[in-house]
Amino acid sequence: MAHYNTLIAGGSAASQTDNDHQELAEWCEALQSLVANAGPERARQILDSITSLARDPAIGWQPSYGTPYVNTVSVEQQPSFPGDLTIEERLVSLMRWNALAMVVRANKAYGELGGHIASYASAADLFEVGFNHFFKASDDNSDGDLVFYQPHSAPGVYARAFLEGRLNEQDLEHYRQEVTAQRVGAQGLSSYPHPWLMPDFWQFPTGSMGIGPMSSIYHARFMRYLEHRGLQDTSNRKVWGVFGDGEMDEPESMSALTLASREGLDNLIWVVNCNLQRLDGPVRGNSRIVDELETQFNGAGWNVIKLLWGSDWDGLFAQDHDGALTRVFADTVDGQFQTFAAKDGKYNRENFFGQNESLKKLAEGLTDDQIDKLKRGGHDLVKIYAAYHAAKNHTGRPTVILAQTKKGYGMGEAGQGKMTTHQQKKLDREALLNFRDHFQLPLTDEETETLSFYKPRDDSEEMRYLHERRQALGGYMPSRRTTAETLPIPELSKYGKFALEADGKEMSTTMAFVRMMSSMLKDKTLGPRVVPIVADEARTFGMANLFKQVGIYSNVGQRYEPEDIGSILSYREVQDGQILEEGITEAGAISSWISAATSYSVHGVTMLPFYIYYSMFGFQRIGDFIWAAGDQRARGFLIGATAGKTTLGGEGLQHQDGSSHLVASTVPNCRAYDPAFAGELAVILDHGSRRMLERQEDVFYYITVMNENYAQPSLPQGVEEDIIKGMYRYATQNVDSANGKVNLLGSGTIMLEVIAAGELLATDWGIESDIWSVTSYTELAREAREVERWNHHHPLETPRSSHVAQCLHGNTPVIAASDYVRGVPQLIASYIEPRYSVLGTDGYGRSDTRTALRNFFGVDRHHIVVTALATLVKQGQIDASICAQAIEKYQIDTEATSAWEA
Ligand SMILES: Cc1ncc(C[n+]2csc(CCOP(=O)(O)OP(=O)(O)O)c2C)c(N)n1
Ligand SMILES: [Mg+2]
Repeated sequence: MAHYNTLIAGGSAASQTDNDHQELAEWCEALQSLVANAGPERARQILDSITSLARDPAIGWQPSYGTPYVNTVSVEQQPSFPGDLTIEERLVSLMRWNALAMVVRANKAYGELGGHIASYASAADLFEVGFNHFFKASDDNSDGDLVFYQPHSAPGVYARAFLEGRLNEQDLEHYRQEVTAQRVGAQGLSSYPHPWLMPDFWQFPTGSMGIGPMSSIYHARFMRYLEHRGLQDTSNRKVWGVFGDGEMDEPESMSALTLASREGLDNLIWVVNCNLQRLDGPVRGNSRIVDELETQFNGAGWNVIKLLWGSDWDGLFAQDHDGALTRVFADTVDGQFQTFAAKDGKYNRENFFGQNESLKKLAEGLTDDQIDKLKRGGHDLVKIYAAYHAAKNHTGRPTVILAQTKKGYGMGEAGQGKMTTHQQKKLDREALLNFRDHFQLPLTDEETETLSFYKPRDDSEEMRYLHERRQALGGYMPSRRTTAETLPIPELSKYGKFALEADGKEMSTTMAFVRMMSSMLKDKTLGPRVVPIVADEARTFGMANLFKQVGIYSNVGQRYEPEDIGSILSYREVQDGQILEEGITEAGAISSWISAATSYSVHGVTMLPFYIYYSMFGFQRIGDFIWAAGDQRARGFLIGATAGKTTLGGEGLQHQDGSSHLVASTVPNCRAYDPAFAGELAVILDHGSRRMLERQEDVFYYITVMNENYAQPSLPQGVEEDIIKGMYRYATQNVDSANGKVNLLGSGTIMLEVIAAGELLATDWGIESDIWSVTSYTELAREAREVERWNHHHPLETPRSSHVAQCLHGNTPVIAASDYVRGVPQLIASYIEPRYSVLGTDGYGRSDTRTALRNFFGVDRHHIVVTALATLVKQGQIDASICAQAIEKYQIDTEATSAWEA
């Protein structure tokens, strides 16, 4: 009740007279006696009623979302701690030591390796209460919780796995040395959680700040989706996320908070480690991060639990009859709290408790040492347990626990609360010995100085306890499922025949894609596992028919009569709806896609997600999520629609994409394709689905599709394999007594210009051509790179030949044209022998017709012809005057500024 007293003692701005003061006191006392006599539940009811009265516009009152700087769970509400406190304290101290030793050892040996001590030092207790009492692992009977670990606290997670016997000393010695570890048969420990590097250990990549928080929300939502769609019972499972207070500044961290509350995700619990510091300094030196987060989370509809002070403070609060503590907290900013954290008991007596007489008195009964040891909430196992317990039992809303800690806790002079503590990775002898003493570690001086890892005997109390707790919670964590159920893919002829045998029918590849996905949705086995995802662009891509066919997922169904109810395409929201319509959030939509694309591992339920979006808003906008998806071994399709720089005529600079394929080529397990024709697309969809769902390969697909309608040819016989390899010969232009020959490479919509260029070369200039459809420069380059490496390493053996080299050899020049930047076709430049000229769409996009844009960027048929002729001139095969004639004939503006300078 201290804060009521604070209110009276501090007074409000309006309380000028004794009467006012008396009146305020009476109101406060009335509330206090209500709580005392009728209980908090009744008090809440009455306050709710009064609050709604108070919101009358005539009064003009707005509630504040903030509460005093004290624990949300009161001492009275605190459950008894169910564990053995002494053993748990000893265990967490060992985790702290081994984590620290691992980092310091690595850096002693190789100063460049890096690592962090201070973050885990602040988070250790938060992690350990989770591990000992809350984080449920998957076992034979049920799937467990999902836990997102703060990335630079990874050493602590390794330290625990070491005690559990899942990692050995040699593994710890290879912290941050994955390459070296392989050579000696150890498990290299990745810097941060990376499923790509430790596939049976880490589940969720969190190393890039903000990705973990947002991802955790969408994973929690996807669990509801699985449940509502009848695919899995996820009702007893939680998603836990331990994140940093500095990390909350990332836009991704905070941007999906309202989704979590709107969808009532009470399966989601965040623990924000408020050590009040980030890398450079205080998170909010001049105010309080906890207050700020409390307001934001409250406003977003979350249940907020503040876990600020440890049990030792309970006694102080109890003695603090006039609310001096609450008042002084209200006046202390984080920068100052940090300084208090960095200083000893004596300093805190003088400078914190010394601020007024009431505080001085409170501290009288404490020695300096006791003051020094007063714990913040996030370092008190009992208080942490109480907060987690309250969070776990809260229903209807997600919960955030704002846990106040000290950065570098226990590192003493060497690091606790220091401005530079984040990057501290070396400790001198004295600091190590102090650390040992602080945590009462059972280490000799020598063991401490040599940074020996410590593991109690198997039959020790600690070890038995450690294992028992995990057994009770289903097993060890983190742990990633690497095997998955296979899903049979229907025969391509069932859903892609129209595309394979298009026979000149006009359509766009986007239309073809939607038609094939719609058919897949109807397949009895695969259909329910398909997850169409859009970020408010379903209509753009012609997918409105799916609204009715499979419905839009909504956790509450549809509580309104849609305006278009009579229409066959009516907007239909339904609880078992299949489409994830995420609204205008590409980051949210890709997070949803990641949840579905990793469901095979996270939930053991294989899904086939298709996230279809404006291609410019993919790799460019949310590329880091895609990188994380690769790390997390996502399996699914990303469909970059309205792709290329010239197919989206009117949309201009910020919408026209010329780079996504270049970025896609840098993601190792991304298979990127830029098909020109519906038939090619069909082959890629079939191949990709089988590779991911039948053959269980950890790859995902990026396919660009276009909105340009054109006549789609039937696919030539027997080209399927080459489509997957990245190129096939589409046609040949023969000429009687030709003047020369070229290879023309086209892809995506520019393929049509290439075909036209082949015709012009033949009819206007007597040049023959082979016309190749390049479905993937990335795949061609990937294989060629592998072949080249093999050849370099095996000089005495018969050289191998890559697909691209087999297609393009001799001295027939090659001319490529792409709707992407030149860098994309140039991916293969060093792997082919013939002279190679590339046309692409380098430069800012702009709005105009497709024809005008292709002329502007120089990727239309005429530019292709001129480039082919110029290349033949360079080879000495034709005279330069022919090239000049072509420029004249096609009215090429040779003095125009280049597209990349314009
Ligand atoms: C996107 C991104 N930006 C920057 C970093 C580098 N970085 C790693 S940890 C860190 C500070 C983290 O502070 P906080 O979230 O408060 O965690 P603490 O270590 O204090 O617990 C920074 C800047 C990163 N990992 N990811
Ligand atoms: Mg921090």
